[in-house]
Amino acid sequence: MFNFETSLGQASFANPIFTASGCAGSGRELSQFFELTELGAVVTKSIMLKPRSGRATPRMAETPSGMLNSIGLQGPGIDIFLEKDIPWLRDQGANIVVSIAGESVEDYAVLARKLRSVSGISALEVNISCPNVENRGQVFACHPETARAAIEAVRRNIGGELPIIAKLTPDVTSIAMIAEEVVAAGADALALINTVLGMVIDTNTMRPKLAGKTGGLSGPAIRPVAVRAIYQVHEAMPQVKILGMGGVATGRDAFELILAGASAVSIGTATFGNPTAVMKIKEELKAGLIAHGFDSLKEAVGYAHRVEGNL
Ligand code: RRO
Repeated sequence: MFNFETSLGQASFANPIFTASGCAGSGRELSQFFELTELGAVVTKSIMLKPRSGRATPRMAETPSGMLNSIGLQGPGIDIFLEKDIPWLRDQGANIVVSIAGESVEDYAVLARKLRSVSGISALEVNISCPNVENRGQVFACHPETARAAIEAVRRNIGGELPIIAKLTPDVTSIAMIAEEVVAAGADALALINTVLGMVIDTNTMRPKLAGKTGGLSGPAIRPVAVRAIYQVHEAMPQVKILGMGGVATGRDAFELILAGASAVSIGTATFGNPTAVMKIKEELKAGLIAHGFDSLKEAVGYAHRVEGNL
């Protein structure tokens, strides 16, 4: 029997295929197509303290093999989320990873306190890398000090055993250095990568296509960036588990991220074109791992790092 189980920090999951934060809300639409229990976990859209309408439209633009978004953290705020989304997800029997985002270190502390006694959550994804904020100084994961402060605030306030997965951006000189900071600050695992800051100019109107001007690039165009970031971080800290994401559209793509060092893989942009993409990718990944002679997912994690004669 093939063993598809995986873990991130202290949390265990039956399989490694997760949704990517922001690409499936809290999973209601996807639940029309398959049981959410089929997923390793549902990763919810990053939630903030207060309701937020997000950035002005247009907020999406198509790019070659990719997509640019500038949603700007639209959401109902943590209180409504805890009242409506978490009970619904619990009723579905889904494994839940809650993604949180703050405008300040104090926001992260308050969000963690609000979540500490909520039952049925497997892990927290702490998004410190949203590219769509007015002030680039608010991209906590771009600076070691702010990255560390945000994760420390969550660690201090979350209490108990809930694993913290810190979500990082590849838009830095050394993602391995930021990863080391957040792990030292108390992150149990890492989510790599958030979208890459990009921009599209409409050559007819001769103006930026997005109202917010810049946006986060996702889709197959960024997969080599994700593979590079995961590889570098796994090389620096092989003991720290990675939830990989970035342009995965097939089982082969998921396998590539696993070989680089990911223990689980989130699917985002592919879901917009095909709501059942996650299920297809899960089956393709399993078949691919078996075809390569693996008895378990765990044996394949980071395989690309192993040198000949040292397998
Ligand atoms: O809401 C967004 O605009 C957004 C977020 Br929070 C994020 O983390 N990454 C992204 O591409 N968009």
